[in-house]
Amino acid sequence: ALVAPGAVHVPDWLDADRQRELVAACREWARPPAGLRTVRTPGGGTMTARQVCLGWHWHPYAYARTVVDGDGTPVKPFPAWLDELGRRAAADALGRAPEPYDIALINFYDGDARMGMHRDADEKSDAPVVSLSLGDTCVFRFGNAETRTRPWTDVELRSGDLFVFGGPSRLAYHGVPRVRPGTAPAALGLTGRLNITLRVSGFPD
Ligand code: MD3
Ligand code: FE
Repeated sequence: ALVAPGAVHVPDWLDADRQRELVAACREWARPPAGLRTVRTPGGGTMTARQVCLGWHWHPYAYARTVVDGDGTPVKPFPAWLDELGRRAAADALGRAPEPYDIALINFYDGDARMGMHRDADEKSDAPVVSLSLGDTCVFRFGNAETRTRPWTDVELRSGDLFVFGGPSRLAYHGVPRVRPGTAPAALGLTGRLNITLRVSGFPD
């Protein structure tokens, strides 16, 4: 479904087996070194969703090759199979795939974690962002490119859903105002919510 120009929601894009594989991979990536961390913003805030990065390490508001705001170790590599998944996702949703994906940001939501309204503008490329949701359902708030405020559209993202943000939606404000506890598919064996975003850095190797 087209939610806004360039913003396409594909419910249930990942089958149950693929969801389980991705959860298992995320659990491996979450292990130290360069594992799951709490992100602190320059203003003294703390993000409630914890994060692990592949390929390039995101820290507010830039990218690095090492975990500069954590254990200082090299960021985990971005696997080729994740690029293939990302390009297939973009092609399914938008009809075309961009240059290779080389960044994954994986957010772990437990308890009452959320994410405030923000834009993702630290990548040099304007290639579409691919988002994959696993576990608990969340309310995803998709805003506009001009302001952090209304108008916005609230969409429920469920385990297995794909969302692709390209074109005019790439720089839109967005956030996760709430997660619905206990809504994950029982067979997934996941408490809370995981979100994987795949991005194209546009940075030189
Ligand atoms: C629209 N993550 O990692 S995914 C993020 O569910 C982020 O963890 C949320 O916002 C989450 O930056 C929302 C949907 C999403 C991700 C990236 C976008 C929407 C986007 C980038 C540009 C525009
Ligand atoms: Fe974002």
